[in-house]
Amino acid sequence: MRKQTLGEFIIENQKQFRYAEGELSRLVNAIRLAAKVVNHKVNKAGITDIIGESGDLNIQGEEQKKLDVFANETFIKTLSNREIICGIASEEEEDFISVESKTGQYQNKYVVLIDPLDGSSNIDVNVSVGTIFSIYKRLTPSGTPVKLEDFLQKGRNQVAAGYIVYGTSTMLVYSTGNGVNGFTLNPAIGTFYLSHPNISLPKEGNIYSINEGNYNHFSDGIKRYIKYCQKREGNRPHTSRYIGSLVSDFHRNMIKGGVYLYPKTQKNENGKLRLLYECNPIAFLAEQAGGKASDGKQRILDINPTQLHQRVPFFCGSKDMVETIERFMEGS
Ligand code: AHM
Ligand code: MG
Repeated sequence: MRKQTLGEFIIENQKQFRYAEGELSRLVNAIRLAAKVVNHKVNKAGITDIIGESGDLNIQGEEQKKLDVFANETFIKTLSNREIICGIASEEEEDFISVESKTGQYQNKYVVLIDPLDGSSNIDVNVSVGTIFSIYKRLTPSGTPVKLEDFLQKGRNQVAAGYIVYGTSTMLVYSTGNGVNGFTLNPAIGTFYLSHPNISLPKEGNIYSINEGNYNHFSDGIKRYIKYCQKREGNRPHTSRYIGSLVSDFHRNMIKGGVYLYPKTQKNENGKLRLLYECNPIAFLAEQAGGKASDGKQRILDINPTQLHQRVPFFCGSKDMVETIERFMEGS
């Protein structure tokens, strides 16, 4: 059967669904374009001088890799130059950026939050990395510059979210609130094709993904859950798989069934992952595919953000597995 291209899919869905004015379609199109540019660079990482440190620190004090900087600039420029957004916030930038339209009137209605290159410690060793994006309608009135509150929205307000995984093949996976669809890039002609329509996250899974090197710093509940995963009983022991690249770990678990965990540790009392750039968009996709995402106590998408770079503990994937983790964490 002939596969639909992402371009065709966007046009068809623009007619059917809620983005009638075409702004969201143009936004997804711009993300598609930036994804291809970054993909090209990521693929060449081993043969150019692009791998390695850029010499700068990002706002969280982490070394920025050259490709992080390239992906950050590519997404910001591609989205800002097209009259489609009124603001953008990036994991790599200290503050949000207000985007003025050419008429100077701030008429566009969407803000984007982005992790331009997630899992970047994997670049130098030829392991998959990803881009994560999240789209909201602004809350403040059109015609004025955006404010912090436009970005500090609960995840449940997301209009769309998705990721690009630069893996053995490059995929763009996204949702506009009508299920999750995955598109695979044919690099020979630069076209994404609908390869994974209506992805469904298995209710139960058999994979757990956690950095077990932190074991001694986990709470008792998480330690007990890991032992439970390893116990021989029923469909256990579960398989342990951890790439250290959220997009890739989540993508595998969404297709095969499994759970991703980044709990608090003694060092990081809120875990490592950022609510706005990583957890909310992945949680939106998980729920759209029939899975679940929690901070151990409450639904990720219900958390009221207070800071742009806020971190939260994150448990996400097959619904039954996330619920089991919540039970293990009760009181710990
Ligand atoms: P980054 O945005 O700086 O790349 O950090 C996020 C990444 C996730 O992709 C990954 O799941 C996690 O950090 C791995 O962290 P750790 O090395 O502590 O296990
Ligand atoms: Mg990240």
